[in-house]
Formats: sequence, structure tokens, C-alpha cells
Amino acid sequence: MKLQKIIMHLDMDYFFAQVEERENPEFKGKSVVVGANPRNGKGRGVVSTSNYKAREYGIRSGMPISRAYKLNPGAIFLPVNMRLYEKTAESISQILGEEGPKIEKISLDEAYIDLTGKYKTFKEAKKIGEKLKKEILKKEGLTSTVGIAENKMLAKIACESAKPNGIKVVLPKNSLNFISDLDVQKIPGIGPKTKEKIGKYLSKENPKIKDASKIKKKELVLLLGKRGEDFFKKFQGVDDARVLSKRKIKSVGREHTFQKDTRDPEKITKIFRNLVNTVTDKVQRKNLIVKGVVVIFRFEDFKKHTKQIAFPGGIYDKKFVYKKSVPLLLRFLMENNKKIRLIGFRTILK
Ligand code: DCP
Ligand code: CA
Ligand code: CA
Repeated sequence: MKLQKIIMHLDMDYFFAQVEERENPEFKGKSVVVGANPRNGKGRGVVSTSNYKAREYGIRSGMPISRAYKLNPGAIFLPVNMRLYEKTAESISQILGEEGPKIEKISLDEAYIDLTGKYKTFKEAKKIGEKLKKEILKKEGLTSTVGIAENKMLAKIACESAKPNGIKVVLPKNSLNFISDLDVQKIPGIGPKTKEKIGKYLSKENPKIKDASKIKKKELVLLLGKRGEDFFKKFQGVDDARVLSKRKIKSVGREHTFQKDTRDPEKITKIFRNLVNTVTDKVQRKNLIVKGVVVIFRFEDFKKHTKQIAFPGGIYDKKFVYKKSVPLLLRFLMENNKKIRLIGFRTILK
């Protein structure tokens, strides 16, 4: 028989905004938006996150800050205080660390913990989830949400379903039932484009996981490429991914939004050089090898485009990374003459 796994996923509620609320109790009950400066509606960047009150106005992570301002001009708009969130995340990691070494941090505010072997039943695991939630609340003054299930994917979906300040256990006998009526986009890795492909194939505008689970593996691979195999399993509630304790840094990147859309080559190259420099500095400090780079452009129409190049052998030298990346920038500039709103640079690491 297969070993019964017990996996926990913990995610902090509206993380950046909740930390800001904690620091400023007078914000309680008001809309809080963390992100770029809205500049009375003329601001350029995006929303990092917002509290649940602001979400009632339709404000979402990643949307232009100008749009958020229009939706709720009376909200409290705050800049991103990354050092504060990193410090808080560090304390939370320490609390989670008490549950043993099998922890995989996914981002600042979420982690998987493999409880298999340590606890015999889902009931016991739930008690641990409650204990961790309480400790984070007591020590850091923040609420979080926990999902517990037989694999990472189900634990994450369970967590999403219980937000905010909740806990949800999905017993293995209920796994399939739990996901069957959910939108396919609830499967991590499935975005609007993949959903559309699946929808077209099934002639359904909003395919559910149970609909997608009827597609044969072969067909799914034809439709989605190699990823189809992984999704085939996931639609059946199966996810073999292990909790990896020491997750390596896979990519380092930076972005810059121009104060005004621009085509000025001097400005663009200068910013590009700075971005590459900041990123490769960080990469070198950590002794990492660059396997490829991605250049990101957002044009005046807000559409995002990327171009990338791979270095199968890996590059270490900063100057060489820059030299290899410039042609991507030039190709962007040559291919069309739209004004540029944002450029970004990311390294993919070994
Ligand atoms: N974040 C960001 N830009 C995004 C998405 C997220 O800067 N496009 C940052 C701000 C979030 C943090 O990452 O606080 C964690 O992201 P989550 O997706 O977990 O969202 P929240 O914690 O803000 O809200 P939720 O309660 O839905 O988890
Ligand atoms: Ca979160
Ligand atoms: Ca998260």
C-alpha cells in the first residue's frame, strides 16, 4: 500500500497589508492598499496587496494602482516596506521550524510542512495547524490560514478555500469530491490561457475539474504539451511532488516602471543597465550561476511581453550576462514602436 502522506500548507492572510495594520492599529476597519504611489490617480505602478475591506471595492494584487485609486480613492495607500515584511516572515519561519525540518518555504508568506510519520492522523495534524495559527497570532499578531490534505496540491487548494483565518482538512476519502466542482483554474499552474484551451476542447466556458478529469492523458498532452501529463494527474487529485526542505533560489529579478511612457533609447538603456547590474550583483553575492535571462517589457497598452535566452552551460560573469542580454532589449525596440511603460530583467538560476 502507498504511504499515506499528511501535508500542511500555511499561508498568511493579506500579508503585507496585515503587517501594516498591525503596525498602525488606527487602520483597523479601513481600506488599506500596499503598493506603488497612486499620485492622485496618476500613479504608475501596481497594487502589491490590499486588506479585505479594500477587496470589497474590487481592488486586487497586480492591478494598476491608478485603477485601485479610482475604485476607492479614500483608501489608505502605503508603500511597500519590504524589510518589515521580511523580518516578520523570518519570525514566522522560526515558529514553523518548531514542527521539524520538513518545511518548504514557497514565498515570504507561505510554506508547506510534511507531517507524515510525525503525526498518525489528520485529527492530530489539525491540532498542530491550530497550534501554529495560535502561536503566529500570539507572537506576531497576525492571522493565517491552514490547509491539510494528502498532497501539496490539495493542501494548497484547501488553504485557499478557508481564507481568511481558517483551517480546512480534506480527508483522503474526500479528496476527489473536494475538487470535482471547482473551476480548473484552482489547480496551481492553470491560468486563464490554459483554462481557455481546456474550455474550447470541452466546449464549456467554465470547465470544472471533474470535466477536465475526463480528458484522456494523450489528448491532454496534445492540447497542453508536456505539462499535460502533470495536469492529467492533478485533475485526478494526484500530486507526487515532495516537500523540499531547502528550496534553492530559482530566479532573481527586478522591474522598473517609467514615470512616463517612453521611447527614449538613452533612458531605456540606462535603466536596463541598472536593472541588470542590481540583479547580477545579487546573483554574484550568492555565488549563483545564470542559466538564462528573461527581459520583460510592458508597453503603453499595458500588455506584458517577455523574451528569453538560455545559457545551457551557465554563466557566472556579470559583464558577460549583460552582453548576452542586450540583444533581447534591442529586439524589443526594433520589433515595434510602441512606448514603453515598464522594463524588467530576470535571471534563471542553476
Ligand atoms: N504580492 C505582490 N504582488 C502580487 C501578489 C502578491 O507583491 N501580484 C505580495 C503581497 C502579498 C504577498 O505577496 O501580501 C502574499 O501574496 P498572497 O498571494 O498570499 O496574497 P495575500 O497574502 O496578500 O492575500 P491572501 O489573504 O489572499 O493570501
Ligand atoms: Ca497570503
Ligand atoms: Ca501566499
